[in-house]
Amino acid sequence: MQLKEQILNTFKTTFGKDPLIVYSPGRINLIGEHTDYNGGFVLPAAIDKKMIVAIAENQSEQGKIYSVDFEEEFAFDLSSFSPKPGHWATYIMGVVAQLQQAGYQVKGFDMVFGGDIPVGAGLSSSAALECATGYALSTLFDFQIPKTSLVHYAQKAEHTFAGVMCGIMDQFASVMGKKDHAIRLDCRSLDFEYFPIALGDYQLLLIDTKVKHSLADSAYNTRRKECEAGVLAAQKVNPEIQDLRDVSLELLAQLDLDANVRLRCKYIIEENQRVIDSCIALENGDLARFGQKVYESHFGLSNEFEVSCEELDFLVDLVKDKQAILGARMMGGGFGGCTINIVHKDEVSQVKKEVSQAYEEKFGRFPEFYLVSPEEGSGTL
Ligand code: GAF
Repeated sequence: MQLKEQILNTFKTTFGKDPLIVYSPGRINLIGEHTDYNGGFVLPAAIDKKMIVAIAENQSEQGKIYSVDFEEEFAFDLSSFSPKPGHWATYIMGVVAQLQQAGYQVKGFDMVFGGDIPVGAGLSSSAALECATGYALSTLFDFQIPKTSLVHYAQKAEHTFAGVMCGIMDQFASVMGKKDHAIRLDCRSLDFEYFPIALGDYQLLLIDTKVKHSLADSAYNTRRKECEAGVLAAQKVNPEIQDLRDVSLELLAQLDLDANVRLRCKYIIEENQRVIDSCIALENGDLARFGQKVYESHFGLSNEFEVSCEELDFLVDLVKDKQAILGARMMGGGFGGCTINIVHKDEVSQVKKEVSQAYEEKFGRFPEFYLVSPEEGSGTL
């Protein structure tokens, strides 16, 4: 059964009425990793894996929710609720809290949700749930919230309820995505441009390590603090500096910094430049150069920003000399999840076969593969 039908049927059986159905997708990121919370540049896209929300008003003072994937219900009073760390309802309640704080009167609602974004794969299933919730509530109660504001409420929900000080990229891509385009986003000004992705004979293949190491969230927040320390040091020399993109490598070399902070900052400064270079390469149809930037990005993420892991490094090392693959790197926050690979379309099956075998031999489990292409952001189904 199609996901939409499954969710619709579950809603009807659980709540006995017809719902509004909306969705928000997961995302990929072509290049520009960990640059978003540094006021830098990113190049993400929404994908055809999504979180679907069915929703209708109820006459109570509660949000009543059923998760199809977890086969579990959850209800909370709209006038009094707090985060439940590690529980899926945290993301939904986080968005409700943001809307309430912004003055929107969220009334009682029934909701069923489910999706096909693999959880923990670095494809932003949590951002998709937040965005789908915001979009669903806004549509149901006719709040008419602009899409860019929904992006902010979803990000704030992650900060305040899930406790991860994420940047804006995931929620932006989920809400604002456009078919066949990536989003070239300036995370400082939030100026963005839809950037056509025409890969010709190549396709984007994600390879899922099927691991998510437990340090992911805490290390994420630490990286953010390390970058902030770099900015503070640079501002002492030049108060005009706002973000690491305003810092040159020459200035960085002069700053008195902890060795880790220096490495993290170097990576961010160079990754911002790689996004700019990649866009030029893509505009020129120079996929080989784009691929080279993608490999360089992985090198930096692994050795300088230190957010990779054994499984991700293995997958990138494994493909890096293959003719059929122009570029590969870990994608998203890191410490597990997927690599993104630019693979010749005629070689996809062969690459899958070889990678599966080598990965299984090394780690005793098989990776998962997803062929992806840019799709539309949040919408009604
Ligand atoms: C996670 C975060 F949620 C994003 O904001 C971004 O920082 C990404 O990691 C790394 O680029 O997905």
